[in-house]
Amino acid sequence: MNRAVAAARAAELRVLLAYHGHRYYVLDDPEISDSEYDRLFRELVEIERTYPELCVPDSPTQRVGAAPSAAFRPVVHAQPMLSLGNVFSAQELAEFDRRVRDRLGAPEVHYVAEPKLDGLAVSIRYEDGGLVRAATRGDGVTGEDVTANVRTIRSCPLRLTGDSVPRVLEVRGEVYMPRAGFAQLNARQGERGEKLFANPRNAAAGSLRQLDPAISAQRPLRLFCYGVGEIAGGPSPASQEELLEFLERLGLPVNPDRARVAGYEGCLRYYEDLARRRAELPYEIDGVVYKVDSVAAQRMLGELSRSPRWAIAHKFPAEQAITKVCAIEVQVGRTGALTPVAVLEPVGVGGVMVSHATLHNPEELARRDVRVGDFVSVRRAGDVIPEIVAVLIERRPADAVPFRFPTECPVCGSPVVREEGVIARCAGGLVCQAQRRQTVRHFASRRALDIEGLGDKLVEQLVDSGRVRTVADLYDLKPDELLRLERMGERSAAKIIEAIEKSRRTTLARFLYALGIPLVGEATANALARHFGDLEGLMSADEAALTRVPDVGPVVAHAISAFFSEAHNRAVIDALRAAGVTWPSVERPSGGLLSGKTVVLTGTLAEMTREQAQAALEGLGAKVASSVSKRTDYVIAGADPGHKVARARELGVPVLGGAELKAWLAQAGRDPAS
Ligand code: 9MJ
Repeated sequence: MNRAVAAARAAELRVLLAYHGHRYYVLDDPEISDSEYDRLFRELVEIERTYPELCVPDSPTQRVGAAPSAAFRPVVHAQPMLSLGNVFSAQELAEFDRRVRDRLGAPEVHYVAEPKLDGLAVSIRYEDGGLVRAATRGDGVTGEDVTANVRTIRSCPLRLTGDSVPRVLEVRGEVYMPRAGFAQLNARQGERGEKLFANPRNAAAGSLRQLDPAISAQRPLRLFCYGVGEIAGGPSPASQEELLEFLERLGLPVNPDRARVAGYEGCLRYYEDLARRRAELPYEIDGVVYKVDSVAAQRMLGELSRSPRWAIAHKFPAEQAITKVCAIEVQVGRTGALTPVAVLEPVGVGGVMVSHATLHNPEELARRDVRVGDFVSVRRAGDVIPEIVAVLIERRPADAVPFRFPTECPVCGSPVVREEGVIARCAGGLVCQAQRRQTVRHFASRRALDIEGLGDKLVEQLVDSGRVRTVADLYDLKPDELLRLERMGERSAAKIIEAIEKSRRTTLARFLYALGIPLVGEATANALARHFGDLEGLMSADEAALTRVPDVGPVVAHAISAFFSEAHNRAVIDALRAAGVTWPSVERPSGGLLSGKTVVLTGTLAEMTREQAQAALEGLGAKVASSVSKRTDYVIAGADPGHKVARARELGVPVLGGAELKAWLAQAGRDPAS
């Protein structure tokens, strides 16, 4: 490529990249994929490397061009940057509107209502369409030079577009960080052990005021423009609405959630609608801004010393506040899950007093390292449970110690079992007060002991009155005790007593499932019953013995072992058996054709379902495992078997089909479909 061709192509690429960057960052409506964009970008980088003289300051490659310069030099704004007065109630808003109407002598005024972003106000100066200077508000007269940092914001055009670009334009707007970007940034900061930002506003401010613009460039900053300072050599929009549309045509990002509204009522409707949508917006806002729409009217109203008389901010109640952690409590939920909760010095957030915030689970608590005595920033958005956004490490008292998660249930004293690190659960399911309703409901459910008529309402009454403390208490309920409960007739009472009576005769598998052992569902209960044959064998098995049960791994084995080690649970089991709960002994597949063999099933068998095949194999005495190893004796493969067959071949394990399994069953005199 000669220089002339390169120059033409570079110019073309700059236009293309600016166009697609605008579609992506400003309009949120990209036309090309990220990889196509990257390809164009790299092509331009390549040309500019070959011909450095073609690299102009407003090239998209130059967003991080400036070296850490004499950043933050003072900049005097061509026109002062005003701030806004505030109102906090509908009544104050009505007073504002009355003052405006009185001064204008108008019966009704139209306003443009805009979300009030909680970021950092900036003024960006374009001359002949090119970005020349960006500054913070500072004291309104003099700000700080943040040009190099603002240039890294992808939604901020380096060159204005359209056919009526003013000779000079000082555009005013808010630099902010979208919620999603904020969450990602904080996650990254956490991973690197760096300081977390308390909220998107602090993150935006901290990111924009970086001495090294390369750091700003990595932060997900965005811009919305909402006004102008100096404007010369171009059109003069007659209203705020026209001004915003004009800015959009120049390629500047303007918030699409704005609206032109009529009078005080229109303002209030907009405010209430936005308040409802607040939690779903992709950015944080702290209120609404109303601006008199007509520029002529704005001029008539004029300015106070620091804020215009034609605009006002209507603030929402704060969604975040800083307070102190007085204690950390551990609550036990209905399923026995332990949730750490921070007890806070009460503080107003989002219009209500907040005194507790969830810390989710022990792992999250450890990761965040929230300590008693810490100052934290708490957030409450909409109806969500208040949560801690950040710990203010710099305010941590010297004597604050990491929280030690209890190893015993704070309600019943049973051991706490960790499930895959995240969830901590009380192992005293049969006795723990916190879990009673849930335990009794589960025990009586259809696939457990199937006690018909023992529904939620009844369980609630029985448990809450203290009549049923453990599931064993169900078996000495008397009809007249039931009759004393709400909405209970003689017939229903008799039926329930009968259903309880009937449930005494069950199966070992159902009984095990009914106990509600953490992580033991129906399939595992079945496998345990088949493997051990009786309850005594299971209760005395150690964790190593438990892992020999098909598909019981170390985590499940630990949960089972912890459950049966708990003396209270054992006492309830004894009481159930003393109450006459029995089951036929399970036929144990000893001395079967495949006794001592390990078999793996894979693919779809034509002859029977997977469950039938598994039951049949276990009936023949085999252990059915889920993965192929050196210890596998046979793999039985159906259609579409996957990688297990390949693994078996590698290890020299025989691979058989459904027909061989049927032959074994025939040999043992068993019907595969039973
Ligand atoms: C914010 N922060 O979103 C203004 N603002 O207008 C909007 N701030 C403003 N307008 C004049 N949308 C001064 C400040």
